[in-house]
This record gives sequence, C-alpha cells and structure tokens, in this order.
Amino acid sequence: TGFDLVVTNGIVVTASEVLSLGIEIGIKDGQISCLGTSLTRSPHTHIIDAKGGIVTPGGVDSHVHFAQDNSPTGDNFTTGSRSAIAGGTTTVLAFASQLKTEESVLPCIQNYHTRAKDLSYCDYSFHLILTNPTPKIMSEEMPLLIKQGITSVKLYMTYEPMKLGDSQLLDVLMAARALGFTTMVHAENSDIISLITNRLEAKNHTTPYFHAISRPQIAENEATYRIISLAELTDTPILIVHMSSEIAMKHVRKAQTRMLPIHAETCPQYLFLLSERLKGTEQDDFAGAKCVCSPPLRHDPNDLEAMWRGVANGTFSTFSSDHAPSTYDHAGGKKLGVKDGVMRYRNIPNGVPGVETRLPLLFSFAGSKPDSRLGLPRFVQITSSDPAKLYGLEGVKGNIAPGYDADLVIWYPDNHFPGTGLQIEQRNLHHAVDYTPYEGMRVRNWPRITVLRGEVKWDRENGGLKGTAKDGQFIKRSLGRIVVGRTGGEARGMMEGERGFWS
Ligand code: DUC
Ligand code: ZN
Ligand code: ZN
Ligand code: ZN
Repeated sequence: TGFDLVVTNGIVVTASEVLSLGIEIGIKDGQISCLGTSLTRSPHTHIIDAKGGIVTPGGVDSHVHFAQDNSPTGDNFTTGSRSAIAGGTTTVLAFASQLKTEESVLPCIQNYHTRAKDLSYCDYSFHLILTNPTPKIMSEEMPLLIKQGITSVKLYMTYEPMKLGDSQLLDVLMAARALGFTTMVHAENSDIISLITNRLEAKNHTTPYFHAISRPQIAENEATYRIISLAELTDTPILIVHMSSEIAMKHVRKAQTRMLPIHAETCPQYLFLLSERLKGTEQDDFAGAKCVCSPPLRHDPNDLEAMWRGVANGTFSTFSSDHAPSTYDHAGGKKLGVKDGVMRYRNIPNGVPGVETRLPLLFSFAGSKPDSRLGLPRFVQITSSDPAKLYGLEGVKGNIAPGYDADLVIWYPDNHFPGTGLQIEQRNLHHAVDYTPYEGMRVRNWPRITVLRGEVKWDRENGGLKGTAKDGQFIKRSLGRIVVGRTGGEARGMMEGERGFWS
C-alpha cells in the first residue's frame, strides 16, 4: 500500500481551479488517487519536486495526422508521439482515413491499429475519416466501432477524393443523431476553391502564396454556415475543425448564443501566423511551402485577434495542433511541392507541424501577466479537459482528480527563463520533419517533466525523453459529451423551435 508517486511543491491547475502551493498529488497504479496536504509517504513512494512550478493535466491533442497515407514524408506514430510527449501532450487523437473505394471501414481501422500498436510514446485513439458513408457503414459498422471505443468521425466538405455533398453530410448527421458519435467537419466550399484554383493555374499563378488566394474566407464562411444549418435541422451536435477566420467564427458564436451544441476548434497557426509567411524568404523563394495548410493562413491580423478572443471567451472548445507536416528538403536538393524546377502549391500536401509546440505557445499567454490572453484554468480547459470530454475521455484523461489517469505536465516556475524566455528551434524538436514554422519565436516556459500514467516520460533536465514507443496505449473512448450550448449531456432532442416532424 501507499503511493507509488507523490508530486509535491507545485501549483496544481485544473479547468476550474488554481490550487495553492502545497497541495500534493498522490498517484497509485498509474492513476491519481488523491489530492491533499502532507500526503503520507511509504518507503516505496517516489517523489517529484515540482519546485514551485505549475502542474497541469497532460495535454490532449484532439487533432493530429500520424502515418496517414496522404503524407508519406510526415510523422509516423513513433516520431509524432515522441514529439507530443516532449511538448507535454500525453494523449493524441489521430485519423484513420477511409478510401472512397473501401466498402467496409473495419479493415481500415485495423490497418491504423497496426500503425500505432507498440509504436507510440503517448496514449492514442483514432477518429474515422468518412469519405463514403454508405448505409451499411452507418447502420452496421458505426455501432461496432463505438463498441470498440472509436466514437468520432471527420467529414470533409472539400478535397475531391474526400468531400461529401449535402445529402451525404445529412446521412451522417442523422446517424450521429441516432448513435451519439461526435461529428467533426472540415468546412470549406469546394467549388469556390476549384473555380479560383483553375483560374490561377491558367495564369500560371502557382506559387505557395496563391494557396491562400485560392481558399478565401468566403469559402470557409459559406461552408461553416451551411454545416451549422444542417446540424440545426437534424438536431445534432457538430464540431467544426481548424477555424481560421472571424467571419466564419461569428456563425459559431451566434449558434452557441442560441444554445445550439455547435463546437469549434482552432489551432496555433491561426493564432500566430499570417499569409505573408507563404511568400518565402530572401534566402529561399520556396520556403512558403512550409506554411501551406488548409484553411490557409489569413491575410489580416484582425483574424488572429479574433481567434485569440475565441480561445479566451469559450467559442472554441478545443485548441489542437492539426499536426500534419511533410518534410521540406528532399534528397537531391528537391523541395516540397517542386516538380521539374517549378513549385506548384497544388502539389504541396496541406499541413504544418505543431504537436510539440502547441502547449508551450499557448501557455506563454496564459496566467496573469500583463500580456496574458487567458487564465490558467481556461488554458487547461481548452488544451486538455474539454477535448477529453468532447471525445469521450471524461473520467480518464484531462483532469487532475481522483480516478483519472496520472498524466501530468510540470512546468518551470514563472520567470525561470529570464528576459524574453526561450527560443523555439527545430534542432530541439522531436518530430521527423525538417522545420518548424515557429523557428526563432520565443516562449515563456516549456514542460520540464511529462508524466504518463504515473511514469516520467520526459525530463528536460535529465536527458529528455525517458519513455519508449511501447508506452502508449490505445484508449477506448465513450460517447462524447456536449460542452457548449445545451450542455446537459443529452445527445439530441432539445433544440429550439418546431422539430415535431422528426418524431
Ligand atoms: N485538414 C486537416 O485537418 N489537416 C490538414 C489539412 C486539412 O485540410
Ligand atoms: Zn520504487
Ligand atoms: Zn481538415
Ligand atoms: Zn487535420
């Protein structure tokens, strides 16, 4: 008996509280068993001295792409998850992607299991990308997947090989209404993007900057409003992923004000980076390829400001990395997206790295310093607790409370890094790609120690990574919980207005 581990001398922060220095965390069998003062040590108890630093729940990154077929030179589960752990993230939700030709999604899920099993440093689960939601998949296979602990899907409204039309979107929403799984949506109007892309191509406007021109805000705006309308009609919660612009975010805010369960996500790139980054540098014309993501980086700093407000005021329920990078420099001096010496943005896989820098970037603006943008509890809520609840990990991940997995991040005390803090550098990161869009940016803090289920897996002062790729476990998820709008936890049946025709 007794604790395996006691974390002492830290300021424990949850989504609701900042506990006073002196509250200790008692851990047994990989789980938090109690919080208290002067916890009893046995001869077996290990101690972690948090040295006056802040202790938060391990990060839950609810949107990463590891080992996906469409990014062959990106991260796999091993390189992506070690990057996660080194940045304080202990659970990732990655994607398993159905090919349009696959009539069953069960082999697809098995396939992704083999890409992750015994190959991950951190805990993980999958969202299923549905590109062909047949009646058989929706009625027979989705209930099976839910039993297997996979309780969320992602739908695309754009990209030729993946996009669904409105009637297919409605089919999935009706199934979600019946079964209670969580539906994520990539909201951009596909035909708008195609029209512009074709015209740009005809004029030979193909450099990375035109990627941003080809995907204007109006494409995000229209698709966002459309999917919210379909969700309202079918009385089904949704989550709009990777939002980038104020005009689209306003639809989400308005819907939430009406108590509709419309969730949204934004990502570090939409808080920190603008489309000018697509123009390349004096040293490297092609460098803009490093910042091609979709939705694209926006032109207007007001959009960054708006995303910050959405992070602080609760419009966004999750702040995820959308880690989806590709290697930039290839053998023989070839750059990402270059064919026959010409770079075409169309050939650049969409996505930036960010699983390791996500928490430190946001943490730098959390707290009560003059330039803080959000409080520490809100930081925990949006990076860990709410994504856990949304995706069916409540009671397991995302909190520092008895019964939860002992996944913790121990930060340095404030002002540990004097002056302007510490510089983000590619050479210190643990992903497998060869750049970070945040090179040279300064952060105030970094995870000193990351604990996964009661064991230290990252110790920045003592050799860095401690874990192995066998540490991570597949975590079976329950049905997700609604965290905005009508938050009682009911999956359906309470939207406003006349909905009698559904019964
Ligand atoms: N959507 C994502 O979720 N990630 C990368 C690119 C994209 O379009
Ligand atoms: Zn021991
Ligand atoms: Zn997307
Ligand atoms: Zn993504």
